[in-house]
Amino acid sequence: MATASHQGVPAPATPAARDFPSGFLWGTATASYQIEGAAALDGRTPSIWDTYCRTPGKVRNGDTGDTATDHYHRWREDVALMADLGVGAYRFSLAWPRIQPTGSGPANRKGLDFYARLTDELLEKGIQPVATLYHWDLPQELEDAGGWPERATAERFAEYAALAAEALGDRVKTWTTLNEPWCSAFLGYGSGVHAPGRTDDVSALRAAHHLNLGHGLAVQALRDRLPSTAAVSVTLNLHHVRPLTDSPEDVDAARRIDGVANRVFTGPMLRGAYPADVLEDTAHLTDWSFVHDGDVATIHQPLDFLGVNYYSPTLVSATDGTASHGSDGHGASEHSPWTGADKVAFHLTPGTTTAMGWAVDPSGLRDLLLRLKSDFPEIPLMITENGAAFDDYVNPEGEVNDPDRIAYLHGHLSAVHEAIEAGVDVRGYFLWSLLDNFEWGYGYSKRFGAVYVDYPTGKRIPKASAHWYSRVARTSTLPATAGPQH
Ligand code: IFM
Repeated sequence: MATASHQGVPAPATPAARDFPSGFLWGTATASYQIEGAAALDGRTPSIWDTYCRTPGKVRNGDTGDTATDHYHRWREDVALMADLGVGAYRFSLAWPRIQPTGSGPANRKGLDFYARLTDELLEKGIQPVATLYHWDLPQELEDAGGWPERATAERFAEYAALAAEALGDRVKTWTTLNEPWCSAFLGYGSGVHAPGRTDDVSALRAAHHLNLGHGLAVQALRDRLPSTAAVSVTLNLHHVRPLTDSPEDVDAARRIDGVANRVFTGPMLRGAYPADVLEDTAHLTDWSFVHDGDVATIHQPLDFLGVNYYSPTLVSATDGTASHGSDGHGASEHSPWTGADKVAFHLTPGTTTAMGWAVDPSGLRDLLLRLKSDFPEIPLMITENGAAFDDYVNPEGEVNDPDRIAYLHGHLSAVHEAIEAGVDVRGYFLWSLLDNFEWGYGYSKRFGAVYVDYPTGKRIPKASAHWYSRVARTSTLPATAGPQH
């Protein structure tokens, strides 16, 4: 919209509210181990995260998911919170060790019943359930048998997917196989800052392949059991990697990180091949003979959309020395998670940061979406996670004011809107997270929720950002600014 000019000088354009396309899905997201608690109830057995939390020095303050936000008991209240927010969808994950406690064999009815109750309540309140099969809680028994570096884990994963689809496929219409397999493979088996905490480059690459294979096998298992109208997807934490300068060395450093962060997954899943440069960059570590004939065809399954998790961009340069990975935003370790990409330094993108120390840069999300459209023009996209941790507290009036989170969300939703205007097919947005929760190696020290959780009592307090997001979700309109006039 044009604005009045003064004495012939055009005034800057007044920012305007922006509408999202009709049918755009507004949601919130969580994950089983981060919120459920009830770690030993109704037949659930330990996952790799239960074990990791009990390993001294691994998780801040020695925190565990034993109780978490007690969502296992408070699920009805949490669904009511979402209904109050007016969101149209809820992305949650199923705990494999609840559904199949030993990681193989028959389903545990009590575990399935929990998710059946939850999904029934969501549907009753008009909220679409979006289920993720694997958000990192591998049954410990499967890790003891070798974990994701072993092919058998991919096969077990498909059997578990079949059990979940048979039990819940009549009511859950949107499914995701894996959440962020990069973290499972490279933080879990490479740098060891995630469970199971192993630090071995070859195991990390083997894990990446078997996660890819597990995804492909699980998609087949889901498609065999779900109605043809069901949507099946995978969620990747795609890194938007930028070189620090235009020098060929820095550009090559960005290529190498992009390869092992993104293309090692998008290659087989969306193109049907591992990228030649990734195989070359890692050839000194492995000949990839763990990729059997036919595996890549199995991994390359048609998907209904690609889930994209984005928080912050990645800025890199080439170095002469050994890899510097301390500031890559994924936790400090003596072992790099960037398998096959040595001699890369990570830099903080200039600007403000969140409580995680991650740069706030919505342009990274816009550029990532534009790149995805250019690389994979056919596949619709869904933002399955975006959000920020800040040092929230309850004020004397009992409220939690979080203007930084509102500004973060406003900036990133503006970026999504820009991408849509530029022709990118983005179908929805899920705020991470509905609730403050267990932030993995950081324990409960980082609060990502739109809803504050008082851990000693379990009390929930919607933050100012929850009220703000509720208005956006209900109207499907992004206000002109993140300011208080909204
Ligand atoms: O909390 C995590 C989530 O489990 C996976 N994506 C990133 C979030 C914030 O670190």
